[in-house]
Amino acid sequence: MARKKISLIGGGQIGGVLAQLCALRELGDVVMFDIVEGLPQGKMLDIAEVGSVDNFDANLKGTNDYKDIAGSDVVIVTAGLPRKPGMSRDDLIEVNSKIMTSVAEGIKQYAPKATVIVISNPLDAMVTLCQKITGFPYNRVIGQAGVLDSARFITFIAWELGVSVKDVNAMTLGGHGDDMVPLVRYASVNGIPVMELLEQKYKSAEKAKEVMEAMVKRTRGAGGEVVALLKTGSAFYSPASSAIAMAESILKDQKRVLPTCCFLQGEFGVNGYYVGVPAVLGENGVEQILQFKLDAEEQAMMDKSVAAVKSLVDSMK
Ligand code: TXD
Repeated sequence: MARKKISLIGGGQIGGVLAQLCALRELGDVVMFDIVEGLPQGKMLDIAEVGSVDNFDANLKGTNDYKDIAGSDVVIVTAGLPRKPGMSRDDLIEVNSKIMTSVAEGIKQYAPKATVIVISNPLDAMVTLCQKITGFPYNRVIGQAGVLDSARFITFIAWELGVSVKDVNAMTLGGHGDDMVPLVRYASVNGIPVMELLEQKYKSAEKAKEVMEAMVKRTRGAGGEVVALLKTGSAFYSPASSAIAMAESILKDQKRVLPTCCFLQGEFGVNGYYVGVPAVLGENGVEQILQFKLDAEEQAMMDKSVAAVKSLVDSMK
């Protein structure tokens, strides 16, 4: 079986971790593209030179030429500026739209069969733009936000309850902004509702609610919390791992159910916008969107988050 090919557009902080994870997991051969001369070549050489130590077989190539992404199965885009302390993701829209325009043209020309996973911020708008310019089918242009936002929510729940993160299940939907929708009702420890466990822990429904609200708030602001600490950039290990879970599900046709920024055509009452929802990811990209009924409170949060996505996306027109 021929190896798969993964191309990374953007060789910055997230791009570097993506390349290393692709190699460590032997997902396929990897090309890293960046406009900075020497940067992708240097990073890929650096990773390639420990193949014997890390025990992987993969060809790693850094490049400044889009031609090298030809034949990619999956392309992951991180090109674009990250935010600085005090900035919102939306503040990046002007500069990153310009970058995304050139990136999407390169992908369209040289990797027309690829499934594209966008990471660049503001996420929901950048995925929308990437799909428009490539003209690829909606199921092959998606965005990473929900896997990370959900993982953050899961982490806070696990810490609070003193249980392994592996046994916590929780999901966030909606846009990748401060209005994202962490789903409290479906958060569980191996199926046991988290709210029930919090009520037992605190012997008070009111206190349990307070503790959950604090975790929801921290989840919504978790990206900003890291930015404030780092001062010079934003989270990079966690978005890379999250996108790799999506890429792996596509490359290996795993059909995992991952919260994914997908183009909605009526699902969850949304039509014609990219929004985070649970999706089955396989060799055809988004193979299904899993729908379920939101309660009134959840729907109101979803509507608010979608409204924020719409106003940002519409501002690009
Ligand atoms: O979960 C998520 N979706 C995210 C997204 C979580 C955290 C950060 N997220 C966003 O990813 C962040 O706000 C940025 O918009 C992107 C990339 O973040 P990263 O931390 O990797 O940024 P860097 O280190 O600045 O890297 C960006 C690279 C850098 O090497 C530039 O030279 C390159 O992008 N760049 C380009 N590459 C290709 N083509 C063009 N035009 C280009 N312009 C810049």
